[in-house]
Amino acid sequence: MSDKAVVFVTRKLPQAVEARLARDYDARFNKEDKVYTNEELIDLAAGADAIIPCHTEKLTAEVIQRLPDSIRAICSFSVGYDHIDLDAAKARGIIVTNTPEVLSDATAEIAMLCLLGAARRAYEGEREIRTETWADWSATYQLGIQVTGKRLGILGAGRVGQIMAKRARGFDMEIHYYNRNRLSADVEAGAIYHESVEALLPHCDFLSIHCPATPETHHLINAERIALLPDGAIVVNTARGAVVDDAALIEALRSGKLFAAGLDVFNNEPNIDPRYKELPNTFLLPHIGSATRETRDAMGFRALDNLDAIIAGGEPRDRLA
Ligand code: 8YV
Repeated sequence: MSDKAVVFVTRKLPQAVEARLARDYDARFNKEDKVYTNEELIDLAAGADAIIPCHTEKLTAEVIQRLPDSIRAICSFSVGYDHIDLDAAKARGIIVTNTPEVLSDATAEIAMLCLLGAARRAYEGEREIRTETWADWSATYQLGIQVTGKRLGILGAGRVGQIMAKRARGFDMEIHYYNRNRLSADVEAGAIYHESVEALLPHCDFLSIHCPATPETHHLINAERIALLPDGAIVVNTARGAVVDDAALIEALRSGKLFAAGLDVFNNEPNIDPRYKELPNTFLLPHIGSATRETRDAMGFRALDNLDAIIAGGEPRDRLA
């Protein structure tokens, strides 16, 4: 029997990450990259010291309570941890970690892609070319909204929000933001702070959502708050679908209250509200914010650094519980 710690890896991870896991641990891989049911998760965790899950595994209080006693750690391959019930883990003495920082650049890139794609009607243009319906040039054909010089509201000025602000300055955008805590003047770099979400919204030609999904942010962007945005605003979401009330956003996109939306995250992924797909003024991506080769390797290595520390009896860098 190997004296290496047993690690249950719930999804297929990048090759370099799995190689390190295979070298240092007795790793249980998921070769087919199947999304396991809760029952399967609990069964496959039998005898393991740790689990490396992704956001696709919903480690609710009920699942955590039923995990085998051998589990000492849950080292998530994600920065977001809304899929893990931290209180339930704490109650069982299970250490939980995430992978902050390493995916901020990649996610801000996708946020900018969503912003540009929504503003310049990228979906409609792509569709015309692929369906061979692009007829001719015209001076009034497929007019979008210019990004340069517009006001960008950042909802949640954490790591990703701050990088998004930096990138947007490259487009001469005026940055407004709401965050639970005001940033220091050097980090703010001239961005205009608003003391509440409601105070921020009227200043947003573009609103980019970067706050985590928590009970407080659930459906934060609802009909009442969308009404506070200027007419013709554009909404971008690369954080979590749960921050948005789909019915309200779809209604605002249909009515013309909003010009467009660029979305990389949704409620109930991958079975998203089908109405998004029917709207021409949506630019939709399948939760690929962190999907670059560099970032996915870095996320895996960060999760393993945390795991190594825990297994060695030390304190992991990114402890959540
Ligand atoms: C990941 C993310 O792809 O890390 C996160 O919180 O949303 C994504 O970028 C996914 O969660 C990996 O588990």
